[in-house]
Amino acid sequence: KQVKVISSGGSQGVSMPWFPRRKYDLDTFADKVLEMGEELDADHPGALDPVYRARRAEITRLAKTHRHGYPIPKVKYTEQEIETWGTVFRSLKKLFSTHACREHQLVFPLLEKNCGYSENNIPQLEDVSKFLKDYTGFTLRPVMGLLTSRDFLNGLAFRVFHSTQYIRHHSKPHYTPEPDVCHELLGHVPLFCDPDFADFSQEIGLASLGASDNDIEKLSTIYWFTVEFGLCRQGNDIRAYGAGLLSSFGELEYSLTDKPEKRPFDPHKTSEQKYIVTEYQPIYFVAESFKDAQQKVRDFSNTLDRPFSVRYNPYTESIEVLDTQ
Ligand code: HBI
Ligand code: FE
Repeated sequence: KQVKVISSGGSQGVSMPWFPRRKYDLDTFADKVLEMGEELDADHPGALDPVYRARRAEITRLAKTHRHGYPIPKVKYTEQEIETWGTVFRSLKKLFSTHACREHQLVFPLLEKNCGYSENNIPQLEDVSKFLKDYTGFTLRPVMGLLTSRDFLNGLAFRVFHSTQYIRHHSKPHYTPEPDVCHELLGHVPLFCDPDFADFSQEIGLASLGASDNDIEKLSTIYWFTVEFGLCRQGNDIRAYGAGLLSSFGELEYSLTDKPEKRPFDPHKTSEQKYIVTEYQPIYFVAESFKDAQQKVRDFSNTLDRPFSVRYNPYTESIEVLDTQ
């Protein structure tokens, strides 16, 4: 099969949708937010708290004006915010030794040593991003709230993880209807320190570039059952690596009991699985390893209907489009 690099635009006969080609193209997502960026849903615990809403607007404004290449502004968190973080941190840390996968356990002490992870301090995205960059080339980018699935997954193609910088409402430290710093820093970040997991995540991102809406749906579902709610085999054990689990005391414990069903991770089946976002999952998918999961996602993405393929050039931090016709 002949493979030709198309420099830009697209080749004859292949109409190509727009997607980010360079890392700084992600700047175009900065002021895009689906919901709860500035406005909060009625059922959000902070919806009726004007102080919380003002604070939130202050922090999301930083994300809105952030541009690629600049340091992520530091946030001076309040006593109350640090207390909320501390409550979450203490309860989760107790469970990590028995429930988190080995990759999470391995790096957590390093995050404590190098990035200010502690019950008395909310780590700064800038410090964490630099650490990650050193480890696996992943970086964080602040975001106002939920992005579309397409935009969010596209970021992963560049090893960029869009991270919120605000924290959940203090009235319910163990609940949040949306991502917040506790979820990003305790759930996602430790895994992005693992090279195989980083590659796996990027693979989903690469598959999402210029994908059809239908395929974006499938890739989002794969993302949901892996990066958010994935379990993995570890010797004779099963452990959690999904950030949704690692940042939820209740579900982390529940996920490893025999109440939920556990099925082997297979992108063809996993991508078709329906799920609910408001309750504990009745089904989890178990990966053999991140390398194995990456290969499976790569094979799967070759079956999607995209008339070209892509690869990431780390020297130029850009996407090369390959004509595979
Ligand atoms: N946006 N900021 C942000 N964080 C997420 O975790 C996120 C998102 N948008 C969509 C999304 N997650 C998932 O629903 C998947 O569809 C990718
Ligand atoms: Fe998440």
